[in-house]
Amino acid sequence: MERIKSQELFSQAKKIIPGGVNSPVRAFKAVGGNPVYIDHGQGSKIYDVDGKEYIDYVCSWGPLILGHAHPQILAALQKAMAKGTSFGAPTERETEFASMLINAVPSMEMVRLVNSGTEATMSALRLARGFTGRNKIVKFEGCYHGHVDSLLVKAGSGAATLGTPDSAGVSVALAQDTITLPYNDLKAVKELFSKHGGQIAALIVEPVAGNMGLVLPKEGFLEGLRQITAQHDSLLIFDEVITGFRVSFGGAQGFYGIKPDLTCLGKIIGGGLPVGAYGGKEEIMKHIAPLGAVYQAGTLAGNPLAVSAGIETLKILSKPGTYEVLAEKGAYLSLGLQTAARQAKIPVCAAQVGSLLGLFFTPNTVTDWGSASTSNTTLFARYFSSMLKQGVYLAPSQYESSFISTAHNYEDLDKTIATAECAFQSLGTGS
Ligand code: KE4
Repeated sequence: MERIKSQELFSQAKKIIPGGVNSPVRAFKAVGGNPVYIDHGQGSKIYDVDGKEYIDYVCSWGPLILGHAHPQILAALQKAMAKGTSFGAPTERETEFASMLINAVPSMEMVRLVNSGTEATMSALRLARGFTGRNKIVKFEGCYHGHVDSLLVKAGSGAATLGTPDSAGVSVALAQDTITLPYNDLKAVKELFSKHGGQIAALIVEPVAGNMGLVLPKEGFLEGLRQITAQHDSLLIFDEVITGFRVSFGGAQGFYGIKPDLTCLGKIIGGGLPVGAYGGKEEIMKHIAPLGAVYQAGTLAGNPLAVSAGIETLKILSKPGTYEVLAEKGAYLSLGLQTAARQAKIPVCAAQVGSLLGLFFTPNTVTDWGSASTSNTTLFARYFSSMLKQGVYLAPSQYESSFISTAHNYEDLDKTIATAECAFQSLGTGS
């Protein structure tokens, strides 16, 4: 039996923490078996409590684009900690961080810091409703924006009908203000807005979808969303919690050249500490309290430690060539995995943008949730387990993405490709 200590720790945790985890996906329910308990991380590696080393492609679900325990991040934190951990009062560093964010993200003229991606999207939605005076929200099936009641909503019976709750505890009434459409379906967006545009406060989208596996926007999709929302005076919200400072220093909006009205950030900007942010045009952001009537607050918002880690992270990422090198590594690994799958005759659909990768176990081309959900999740689970056993740590779900950090070197990538060759071969033989 392997991972003895992890198993022991998990059985203890399950007695006092729901499902034994503080976030559901960590429980390995989608792949079977028990989660790996991590003792520490260093660079591209994590080490479990049984002493086993893994090449890490989860990177804490995206934040650790510089790898684990980056010396400059740790040094910045140590310096910040010596001055105290939190004040609940303004600090100069928050203004420094805010100016770095608005200088990097093309559409942001003002920004507010919060503590998570969920808080960022929740606040952006409230702001959109307060600014427009409208209630309806549009999202896309397969996109995840955090555990916001208005966004835990699935498509109604027919496309573009009123939403129904996608979680217990979400009121039907609230869900009916959210309309869910298929990702990449601009025709459906056009039809919806032509009928209900005047009631729609905002459309929120992951400009590159990372929560149904990795699905890239079709040519013209994002531009179309920009035109349609502007035409109807609805706000376009880019949820860049994953893509912000991931696909480029200016996020997906910088990469694709689209300016949303509001942007939500998280993950990378905290350098591994809890941070979220939302921002946009001043004419919209000035509606946020204490300036305006839309309320949003947070005890630890702008926390000095998280801000210090964020500032240091952005300083390192702003170095010329950083994203080109990350993209080369992403393309190299994606090609290697596709080749390994093809050699083993395992049909897959791959996607890659920068250091963000996805691999669906389906022969179909994946453009939305409907096609993503044709994936063979049993085959994925066997692939996941084989990779894990051989020391490669992937996201424990077919419907997540993989992340490469600046700490991943070509030795890591080659080892991962060789490991995948074995894993794919084992799938083919059924072992
Ligand atoms: P948090 O509240 O988890 O910081 O962010 C929510 C969120 C918002 N928007 C996007 C596009 C996101 O991907 C997320 C969170 N992502 C998940 C994994 N895909 C976090 C992992 C987890 O839930 O444990």
